[in-house]
Amino acid sequence: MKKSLSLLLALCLCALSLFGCAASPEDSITVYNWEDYIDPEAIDLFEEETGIHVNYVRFTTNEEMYIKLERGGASYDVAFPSDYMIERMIANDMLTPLDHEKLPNLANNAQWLQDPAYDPGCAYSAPYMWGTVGILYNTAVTGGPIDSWGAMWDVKYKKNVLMMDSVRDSLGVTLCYLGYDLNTRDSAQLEAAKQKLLEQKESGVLLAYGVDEIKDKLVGGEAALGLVWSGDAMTSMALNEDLAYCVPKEGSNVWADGMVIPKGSKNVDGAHAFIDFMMRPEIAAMNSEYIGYSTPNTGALEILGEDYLSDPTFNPPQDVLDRCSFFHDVSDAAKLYNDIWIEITAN
Ligand code: N2P
Repeated sequence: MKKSLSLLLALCLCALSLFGCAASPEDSITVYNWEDYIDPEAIDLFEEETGIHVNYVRFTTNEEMYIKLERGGASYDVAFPSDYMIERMIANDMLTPLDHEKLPNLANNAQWLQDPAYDPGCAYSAPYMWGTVGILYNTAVTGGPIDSWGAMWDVKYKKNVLMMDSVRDSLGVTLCYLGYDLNTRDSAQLEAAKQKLLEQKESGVLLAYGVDEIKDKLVGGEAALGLVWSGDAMTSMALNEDLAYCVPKEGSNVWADGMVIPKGSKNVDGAHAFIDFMMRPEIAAMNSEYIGYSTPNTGALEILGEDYLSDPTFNPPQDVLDRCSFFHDVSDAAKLYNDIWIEITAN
């Protein structure tokens, strides 16, 4: 008995020295996701079931995420870019093709995201959430519904408007307000949008640029209007009954975020396991409910039920979707967008 115990101990020690005590890359993955964009419980459940440890790192905008990945250095196993950024990452050969054999739950996604224009056949990305961009506003201040981007320039809301510190979102909605395409590469149109955004600052209507804090400020009554993504509107409206959301009549952006495996991933199998886990109906429903964003997962939608399906913020009616368009990678014009953005947000 004693002998076999010591033999077992020796075997264990041997195994430890072979594989090392620290977690090997096969035991962990690094996930790079937006702020406030997952139920932490979903990560715990994944870790418990698979034994794979998740290093969870957050970003605020697509551009921040892109620069981090482009610079290299750190390696990420799963990232969550939006449509136009997926397009750019595919074009720049930054993504690992997905092995659909390892993603049986991909079939749960709605038809309209089975073959998205930004990634035909979902070759590099698995849909995660989708939504619109609009205005979250305090009806106690506005006194009623609003329906135009013009409200965000209205001097009656002086020091009361929050814009998004996100180049495509803020420029995109301003282009819509001016009647231009939100994917324009026309420098005169972009210049007009820049002037419009500068005017919003100079007139004193703009309170600040921000991203994730916009929803908290609206909930706390510290601003009257904010540019937000629909899921943040959902969670905010649940916390403050004076808040409402609109997708203005001049049009806006509809977007979809996907899960991708950046080149340089050290655990491609673990990454596939994580992506597939997030597409299980019950996990997708859990995430969607927690973060307020719309899941494209048909099984999850069944679980969430009529309350969600009938909510126009969560599930926008066709007339709203008809006036929204997807962002596309503006390729050569990306530098112009960024230069304009630096000028607008400087001081
Ligand atoms: C949530 C981030 C939402 C991503 N904070 C919008 N594409």
